[in-house]
Amino acid sequence: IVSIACVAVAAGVLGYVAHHSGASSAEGAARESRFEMIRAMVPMRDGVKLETNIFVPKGKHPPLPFLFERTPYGARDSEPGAKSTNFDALIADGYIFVAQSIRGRFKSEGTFVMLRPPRDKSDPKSVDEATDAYDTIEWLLHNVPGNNGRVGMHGGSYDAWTQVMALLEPHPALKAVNEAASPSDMFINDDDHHNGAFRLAYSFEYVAMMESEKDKNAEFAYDRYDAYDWFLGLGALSHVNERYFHGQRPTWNDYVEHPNRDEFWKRNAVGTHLERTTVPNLNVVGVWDQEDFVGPLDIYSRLEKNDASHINYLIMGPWNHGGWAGKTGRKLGAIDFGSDTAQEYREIQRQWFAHWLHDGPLDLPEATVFETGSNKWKKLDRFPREAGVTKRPLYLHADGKASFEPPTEEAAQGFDAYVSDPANPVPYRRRPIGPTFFDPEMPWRTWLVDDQRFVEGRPDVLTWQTDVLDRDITVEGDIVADLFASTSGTDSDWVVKLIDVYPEDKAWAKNLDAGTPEMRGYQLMIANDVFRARYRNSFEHPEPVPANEVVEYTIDLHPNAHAFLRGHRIMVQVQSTWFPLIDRNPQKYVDNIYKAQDSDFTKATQRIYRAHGAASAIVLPVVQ
Ligand code: PG9
Repeated sequence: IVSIACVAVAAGVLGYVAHHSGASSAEGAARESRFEMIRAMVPMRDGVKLETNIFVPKGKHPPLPFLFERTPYGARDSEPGAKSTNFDALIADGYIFVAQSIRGRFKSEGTFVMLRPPRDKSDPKSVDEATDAYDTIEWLLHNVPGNNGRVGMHGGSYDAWTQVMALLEPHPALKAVNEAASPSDMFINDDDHHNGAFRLAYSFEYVAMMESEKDKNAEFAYDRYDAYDWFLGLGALSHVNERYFHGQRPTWNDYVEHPNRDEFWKRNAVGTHLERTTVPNLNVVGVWDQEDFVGPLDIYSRLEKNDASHINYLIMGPWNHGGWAGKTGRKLGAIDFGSDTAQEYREIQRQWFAHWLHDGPLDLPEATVFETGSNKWKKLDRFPREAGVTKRPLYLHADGKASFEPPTEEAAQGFDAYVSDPANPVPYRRRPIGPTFFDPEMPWRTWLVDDQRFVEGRPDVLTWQTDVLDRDITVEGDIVADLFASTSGTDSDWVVKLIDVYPEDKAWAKNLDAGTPEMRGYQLMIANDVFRARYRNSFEHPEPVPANEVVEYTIDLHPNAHAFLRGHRIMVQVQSTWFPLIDRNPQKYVDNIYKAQDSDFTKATQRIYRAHGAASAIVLPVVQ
């Protein structure tokens, strides 16, 4: 289990895949057992019993604290450290590791509910992941000898979300959590949707994985490799239930029945239930997290509002989903960070738990943020900070130019245009695109750092870029796109990407540590997001877009810390499809896109304005 615990901490869903592909299984296999294992079915207040594996370390002097992880991916039974060295520092400090399958998954009894919402406390019989965490902690304290009465929770993604849920009704013995990439609001930010646009390939596969078999993370059997072709062949989303799920996957039915951010999504958004916490929390963010980048930032900033006792911390590093617990944090895809940032994180994690659970020292600023580009850690009092940063709009101009100069008054009519065709959407990464989770190469894990040159030449991707920078431009804080756009349709998606373009210079490439010729001219995406136009005034009450009228859209591209170095360029791209990452917008307003028909999808002519009075820009938080 703790292989899953270890790996699930590391990578959530993808850790599961890594486990089963044997990616990390050889290492440490011959190690002598360092733990006694206890298998327990722990009773909850409603009588449901949860599969719980407890690993008591040999040769450590009790009393010891617990490190507890709750997962939907199956509490496996290999001990901490058996599959990787990620937990070595924690193991050395001495913890009783506990891993549990949540309700309804694997050997745990009860019913699995995807991201089960917080319970109604007025009903004394109600249960949720908070009560299950509470009841398990209570049981552990009384049934596992040699404990010191303190518990820490850890784990990434879904497992992190169970920690955030535990914060809603924390057991008094819960002394610290370490939420890494928990989703916060599935309609606005994280795995399922971004700004109301549906994350198609991911969500489809995830539902198939979690809701097909109780004791398995099931692999959907695509009948072709290229997910781009497969999802295009699928057509409108209404075919999913007709052809594949037949109304048998509760979460898919929820997508269909709750197309807007109604009470269902609000209740399900754990971030919105957090007011303050009494439990110290180290929030972990990966800037290139392909699943839950915004969730932990949102959780951190919500808790920050009521953190007089200063127990809410943040660490943001150059990681994908789970990269902080990966084998090495030195590189992500082709991008080299100059040091093992995952190892650096794990030392902080060690210190974090040692402080709260073993009374060790804590020497940690509130926010530890890795500045990409310059590859250095920054210690900050908070993130994003307000002082020392100026919001500077980077304007889009004619002839594909971008600059900090606003358009002149003469530029009263300027726009760039393209035709967006749902029958020929822009791929989100180079084709062929394999399955999301079960591709042996797992390019899903690194797609956010892919070289964006693969879209060059597409007539439906607009590009603007600055001249070569004559000095570094460092951004730190929230990046926002301010887009003035029109569509000939009555609904539309707007995808905005902020890209760091590496120098073409041969001499420069030679000086790179990991200098490889193809890094010349590399286009590295720094920030991005999609916005579904129907939600421009409200996520709850969508409205058609007035055809051919200029509308202003404010699109949050989220906090970041990056240095665009001298010799590089800053690039901006806008497009209206990103497939099959995002489902296709019919571009004609329909009440419910999940029930749309193939005949609803139409081409639309899109315009991005760069005129005086309608000056599209990316607002950059530039460090003074
Ligand atoms: N990103 C995954 C997830 C979290 C929560 C809900 C649904 C999916 C994960 O890695 O666990």
